[in-house]
Amino acid sequence: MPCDPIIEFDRTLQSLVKDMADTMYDAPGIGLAAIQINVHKRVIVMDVSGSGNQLQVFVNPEIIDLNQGTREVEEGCLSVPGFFVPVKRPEKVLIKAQDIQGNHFELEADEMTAVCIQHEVDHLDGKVFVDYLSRMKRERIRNKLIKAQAEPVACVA
Ligand code: K2U
Ligand code: ZN
Repeated sequence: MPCDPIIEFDRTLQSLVKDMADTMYDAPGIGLAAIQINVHKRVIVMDVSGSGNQLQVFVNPEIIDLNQGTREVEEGCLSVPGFFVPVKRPEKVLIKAQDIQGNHFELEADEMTAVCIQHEVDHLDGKVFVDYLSRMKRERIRNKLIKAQAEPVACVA
């Protein structure tokens, strides 16, 4: 479901971002949208550095397609664990967002930053990468996830 914009740039937002960053690094992932920890707010954290020391925070992000062609990348998702599917997205985008203090900024993104930010903003709009698949493929993933949930988890005594 769509998420609400952030109005208050206060301590609550700062602790939300801290929780999201901890969750992302722990997963590990390179991006996380607040809705993935059940907070329906328009906040994204990302770190595509590979060394886990370049956290980026996007509050109330908007994405503008720079029409520089599209690119297909195998995407995974922490909310759909274990599945990787190719998704075609615009290669270069302009991101308009606010930082944790509420200052407006713009960032031109390509490569993994562009893939990840579009994947995360989709989450904020209630969209998940399997929505780009055919109904048949999506049903197959859904059935596998339901089956996996039904199976007893091997308990380590
Ligand atoms: O939103 C999420 O589920 C977090 C994803 C973000 C992501 C998905 C696909 C492509 C880029 C970013 C997680 O980071 S999935 C784990 C992961 C880790 C490294 C590279 C790709 C995906
Ligand atoms: Zn995801």
